[in-house]
Amino acid sequence: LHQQRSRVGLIGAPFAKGQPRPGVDRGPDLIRAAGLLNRLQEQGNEVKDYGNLTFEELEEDEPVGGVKHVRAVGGANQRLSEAVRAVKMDGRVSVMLGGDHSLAIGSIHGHAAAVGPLSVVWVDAHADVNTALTTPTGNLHGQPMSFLLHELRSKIPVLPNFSWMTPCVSAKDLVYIGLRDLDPGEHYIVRLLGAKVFSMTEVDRLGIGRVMEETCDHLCTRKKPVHLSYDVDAIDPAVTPATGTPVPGGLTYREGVYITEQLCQTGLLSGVDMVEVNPLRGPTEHAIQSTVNTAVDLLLGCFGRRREGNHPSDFLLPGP
Ligand code: 5AB
Ligand code: MN
Ligand code: MN
Ligand code: MN
Repeated sequence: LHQQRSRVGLIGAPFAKGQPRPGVDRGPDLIRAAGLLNRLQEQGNEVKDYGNLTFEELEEDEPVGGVKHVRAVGGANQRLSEAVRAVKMDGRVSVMLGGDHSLAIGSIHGHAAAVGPLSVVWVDAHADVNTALTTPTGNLHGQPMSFLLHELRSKIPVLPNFSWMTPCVSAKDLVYIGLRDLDPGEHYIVRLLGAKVFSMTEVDRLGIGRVMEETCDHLCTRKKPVHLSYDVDAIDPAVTPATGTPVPGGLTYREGVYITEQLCQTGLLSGVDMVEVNPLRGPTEHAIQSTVNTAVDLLLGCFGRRREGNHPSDFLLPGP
């Protein structure tokens, strides 16, 4: 049993141009306001907050072959990649608070630039592996994995502000959990490349216990540092409604937290993204709080919180 205490580096990425709905750029400050730093520290982690990144406002950013805000997304991710790389060079587990999921491009790229080949665990209702040529919406938050996979290199067109980035993840090192809304091109790609997929069907058939047993076996056999990219829309919209693209039939709160507890236990977690929290999509204050609190609990699970309880290793039982 691996009892984790980590050095953590938080990066806020208030960026929303990977999708059309305003509000997702408020995610980082909301998640901090819910007490993330203190609670991570109370769990025995050493936390440094690197603050929020700032992103350039671009005058000209016309769609490229239907793909929207290409230059803004490319530029923001270049900046994020550098920031994550610096956090890793500081010897910390990087935690990127989004922002929309296009930010996984820079987060994973910067992580790999610092530590080498990674395993990626992608927890999401969506596979986010559309290419710039298969995307039905033109939104880059539905495409990040396509830029990151070695195997898709020849399928990605040249795009402005993307020349800094090269693929860094192999399909055999990618595990999906929670999928339930894929476009045809994405389903084709996921099957073609043979990524490991635990869709909601597998969660129903095997139960989350076996899903995580198989996931962690896979990760521990490969021994690569693990990057967890957690889209809050993986969880059922009854629990996390304040998100841009909710899909019914998602993970329960308990399944969502269990994923983080088990990944923490591998001792391999090296980078985490928590993305797609959008308070402007929450119909009520309660809906927003439920979404934000769930995002915090998922992060606490990544850094040692166990539902059975915790105690410091130097705990002294007081006598009378
Ligand atoms: B998210 C869709 N597949 O490509 C597309 O929330 C939705 O980061 C993408 O998972 C959802 O636009 C992106 C239809
Ligand atoms: Mn999603
Ligand atoms: Mn996503
Ligand atoms: Mn979404």
